[in-house]
Amino acid sequence: MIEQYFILRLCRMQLSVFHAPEEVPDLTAIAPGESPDCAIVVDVLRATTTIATAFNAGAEAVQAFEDLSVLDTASAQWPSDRRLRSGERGGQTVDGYDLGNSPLDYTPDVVGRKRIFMSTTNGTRALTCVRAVPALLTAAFINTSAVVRHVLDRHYQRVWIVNSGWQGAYALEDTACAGAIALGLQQASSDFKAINDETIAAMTLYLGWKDNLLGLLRSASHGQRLLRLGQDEDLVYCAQLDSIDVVPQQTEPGILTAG
Ligand code: 3SL
Repeated sequence: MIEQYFILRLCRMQLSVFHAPEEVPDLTAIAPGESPDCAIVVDVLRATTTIATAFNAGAEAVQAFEDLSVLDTASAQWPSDRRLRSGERGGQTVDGYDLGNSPLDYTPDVVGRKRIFMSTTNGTRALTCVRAVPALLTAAFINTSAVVRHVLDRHYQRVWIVNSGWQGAYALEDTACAGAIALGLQQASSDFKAINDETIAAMTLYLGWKDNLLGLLRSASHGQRLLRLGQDEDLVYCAQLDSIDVVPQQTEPGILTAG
């Protein structure tokens, strides 16, 4: 009986989805037995797609910042031949920075063995709000299955998917990606529970668009914003489901590596 209970406990998966960092509960106010053991930050357009791409191209680490002046101070302490400053605001590269947030710029010759000091409008804010969760991962369409496998292998039981959204509001593409992850976890867990309605809505959204992810990105309001900035190639790249196999994970507060 005890053994059976133990097996069921190992297989239990409780999943919550949050549409934006602003909706995430205050971690310091949650009872220890109810706090998440894993958080997955999603920003399909484009921060978490770019982070996964950077690691696939051999980046040493990504250090995330909300504030550009804090980023500047931290990056100045790192050897100049091993650092890159990546800054995006409103979809555009911050003046004077080495990189913006287009994943297509994160090639092995540019980012290989470099530490990327990164700040974006929403994605790095989402990372900051769950920095204290014991396991913190990032996901996008391009590495969805790799993240699902990683979570299942480690038997996490209370998982939060934190969408970056756009300035506190819902983002269609992040919700669809959350749905893809949720469906992957549900299919492989013997005791899966959707903790909030957002999780069920995300799964339904993904099922409706799974055969046309590029169409979803082009329809989404942030996708439209990027199209106005001439970034359709980025949308095509970001829509490729499971094109890479890396799982970015936090190894020190605010610092992600490929594990
Ligand atoms: O909001 C963010 O963090 C960015 O990913 C936005 S953008 O796609 O780079 O415009």
